[in-house]
Amino acid sequence: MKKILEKLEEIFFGHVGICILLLCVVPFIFVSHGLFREIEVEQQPFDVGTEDLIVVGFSQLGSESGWRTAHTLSVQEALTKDTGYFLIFNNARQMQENQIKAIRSFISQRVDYIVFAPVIESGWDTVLQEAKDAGIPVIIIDRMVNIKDDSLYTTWIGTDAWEEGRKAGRWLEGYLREKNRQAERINIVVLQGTIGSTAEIGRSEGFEEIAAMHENWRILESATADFTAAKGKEVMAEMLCRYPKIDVLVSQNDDMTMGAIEAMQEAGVSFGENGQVAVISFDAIRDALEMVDEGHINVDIECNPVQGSYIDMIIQKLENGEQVERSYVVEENIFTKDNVGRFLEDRTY
Ligand code: GYE
Repeated sequence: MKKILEKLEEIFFGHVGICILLLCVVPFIFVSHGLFREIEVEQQPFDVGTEDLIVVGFSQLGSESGWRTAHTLSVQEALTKDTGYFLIFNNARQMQENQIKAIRSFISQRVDYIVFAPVIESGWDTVLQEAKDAGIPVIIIDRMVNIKDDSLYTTWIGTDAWEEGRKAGRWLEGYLREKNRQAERINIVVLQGTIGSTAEIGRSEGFEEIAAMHENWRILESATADFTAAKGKEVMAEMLCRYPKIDVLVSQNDDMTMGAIEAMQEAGVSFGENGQVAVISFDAIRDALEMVDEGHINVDIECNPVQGSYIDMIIQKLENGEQVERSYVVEENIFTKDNVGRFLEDRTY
């Protein structure tokens, strides 16, 4: 080694020359041979051992409901290492700013795809433009976005919230017809989900569309309980104080319905089949379907959370350079005491 150094000294006329050589030339050789790549890799944890996997950043809006838990699980079960994916999951806890931060971090990590379930519809133009500029395809799931430029996302997978609202209204038409209460004044209260979310907008507007056709239907109040059981109970308790005669509760998800049912029990108000308040719910998670079976909930309008396999199918198409649809709407049912038994056995969520 000493001899080599002496030789180098001869060539470069002194130690300074050798230092320059070591500081400049050697790192250049390392970099050009990719020997420093490990350091780059360390900054992007998903690169370690994931070379052949498709990296997906998933921004989930929160964990507010049983439906949401099933929705998250469906994505996690579809995008696994065994199916060829590396999934980076972020829970935004029902806050848009957290989702924007998560999407920005996915962009800086240079993921292959961004999947996100937006908490509300507005306010996404800038961050989605950033994703587009970075060349990362965006797949929107569950709720929708309201943006000026539709080219900012590749496709959307979700449910038809407007149709769900109409289904609720049509069920009520049939129910009142059957009970011969078409001429009577019917007092309705509505527990809404997160204001500005597709599920809230669609279910409210769809139901109101049918309500507007019936002069005897009176919506006493629509108030948000943010899709949670705790708020559902609180808001329903207040409504029960304000309105002595409520005929129908329209509750835009099962969690709020369960909260509202507790409030009715505590207030001594009867509900469900043969009760004073007819209960219309949305989602159709297992616990609620059992309550349909027991007659505590009159009808549950299904909202299907099983959307993970659609994401896999879409990504595979994109990877093969195939065209995908602009939107995919998942199938949904309506559950009453008459048909719920058949579905309860297979319900996993
Ligand atoms: O109905 C509710 C959840 O966006 C369809 O969000 C979804 C809704 C679902 O919190 O339970």
